[in-house]
Amino acid sequence: TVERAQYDYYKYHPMSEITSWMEQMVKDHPDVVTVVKYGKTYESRDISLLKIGLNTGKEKKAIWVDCGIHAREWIAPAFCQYFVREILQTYKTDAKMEEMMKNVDFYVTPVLNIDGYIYTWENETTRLWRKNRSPGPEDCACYGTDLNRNFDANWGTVGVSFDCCSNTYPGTKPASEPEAKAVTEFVGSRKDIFLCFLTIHSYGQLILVPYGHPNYTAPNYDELMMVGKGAAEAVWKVHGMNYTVGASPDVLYANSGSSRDWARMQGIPLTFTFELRDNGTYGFKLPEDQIQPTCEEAYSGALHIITYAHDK
Ligand code: ING
Ligand code: ZN
Repeated sequence: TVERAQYDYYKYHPMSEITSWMEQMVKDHPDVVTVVKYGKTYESRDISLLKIGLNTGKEKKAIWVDCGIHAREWIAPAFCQYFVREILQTYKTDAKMEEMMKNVDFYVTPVLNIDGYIYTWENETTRLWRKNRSPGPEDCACYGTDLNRNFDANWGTVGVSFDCCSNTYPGTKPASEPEAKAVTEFVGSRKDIFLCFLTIHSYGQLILVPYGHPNYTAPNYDELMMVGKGAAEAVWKVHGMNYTVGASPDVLYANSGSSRDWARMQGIPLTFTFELRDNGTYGFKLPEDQIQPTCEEAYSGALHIITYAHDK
């Protein structure tokens, strides 16, 4: 047999390696994994997700997980890759995971903001880029829209700046950006199948529930808080890290146009933002030796939510 170098889940990977890894997942698990292209970035790169589930011939519900909507949050794509490996490893021996793999499909986007992610790999001066890479309006010399302010959820109202050089520039209109439009169209056209929508960021060690706008409260806010607190407890049990649970206006600051709020407004009942490690010591430049513990604890938290969504 041919010896293949093992993929290192505890290092950060450039986009080219993540793309090859996605193809390898399909080759290694052809009966369970497919790649779905569902849009193109501003710079014309394919936006892809891995659809993972056992083929039962029945109609299936679904779980959404996206990572890398913000370019510099490198731990997020690392988490999505770890997440995929874990579910593919555990379903063969773990009865609960096998049951979930039969009833739901996991839709995992390892890197949503591909152009931005590639830009952060260019050199040290671009390492902390957050937004996508579309040019601003004509009268502006800056690039990039904050994709997590660009969704059609109280768009442009709070926690944004219309200075197109700002890191929270929301774009010219809801879903003006191809990356936000791709998620809007893919999820929006199948919104009834999604039980749960998780969007992964860093940093801050938070589990955020909708809504980001201070004037609105989710109809199932109590349920969201209960499940979120359960997830934070599951996180804490792994390495003793504290994650704070709440709506963003209560935890930090208000915001609008996030994908989490948009997904909840579409009727997806359980939508959460994870802010992974750390609390600011290293921030976006989380050392590689923290990838493993961060992914382990976040996986436990995510699984708590997914299991609740599945069993409900
Ligand atoms: N944070 C998210 C952002 O879009 C957020 C989510 C919003 C956190 C408001 C706290 C308050 O800004 C990061 N890190 O991207
Ligand atoms: Zn972010």
